[in-house]
Amino acid sequence: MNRVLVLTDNINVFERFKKIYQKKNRLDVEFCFFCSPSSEEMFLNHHDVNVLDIKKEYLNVIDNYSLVISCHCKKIFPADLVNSIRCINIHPGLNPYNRGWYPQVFAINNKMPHGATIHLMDEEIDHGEIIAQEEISIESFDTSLTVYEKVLDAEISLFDEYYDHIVDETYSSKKMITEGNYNSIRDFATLCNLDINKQGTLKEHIDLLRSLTHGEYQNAYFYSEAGVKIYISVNLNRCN
Ligand code: 0FX
Repeated sequence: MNRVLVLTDNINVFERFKKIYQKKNRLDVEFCFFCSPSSEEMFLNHHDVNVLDIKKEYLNVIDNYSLVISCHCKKIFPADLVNSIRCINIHPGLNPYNRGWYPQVFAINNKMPHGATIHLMDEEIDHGEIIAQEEISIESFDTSLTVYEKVLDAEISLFDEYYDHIVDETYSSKKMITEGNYNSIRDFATLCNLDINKQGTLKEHIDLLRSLTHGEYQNAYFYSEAGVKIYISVNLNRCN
């Protein structure tokens, strides 16, 4: 039996991945789903997801699994783990561009290509040989949320398409063309703190605000003259 450990910290991604696993129904493959301790509460109603602290328990993982799949796992894998068994990451960005946190937020602003990537993991974040990618376009009426939804769909269809190749190790992978760039959660926090005196074109300002507009999340903010913190997001309606 081919035992595959799947580590996720995203419930929506987990549910969609599980459906693909069930649909494939391969009798020679067993997927075991885990989340990080920090996501335990999120998965309380999912009894098929167990908690795993990858930093503490990776030796056990090396001994008991042939493959690890990270699908939106928020923990960095230990070097020993990625160097001992095959680890594959499903990532909501088009490596090597805007590796790291919330890639679509940065792509809307810096205009780098964007999409979804399946890649082999090495010791660096969102780094390693690329197995499959799908580029998606960002339209002038997109927000972080609408781009994110398109990328998740691309991730799911890539996983569906490459499922057997990933499990059987029958893919070819290629090196990243450049090192690209990396954005941290701190870079995101810096973007959210709007500089109300910033000079730029209106297009640049609209891009910044729509890149920080993601459903109910309160991201971008500024302070009023009275010192009150004001959150701001934008509403873009495409005229048909
Ligand atoms: O799981 P995920 O979709 O992805 C994140 C990283 O972006 C990704 O590069 C990494 N591989 C993965 C492990 O973690 O993140 P999320 O579910 O926390 O957020 C989804 C989107 O929601 C995000 O792209 C932007 C938006 N968001 C999220 C938070 C928490 C906001 O706009 N504001 C927020 O405060």
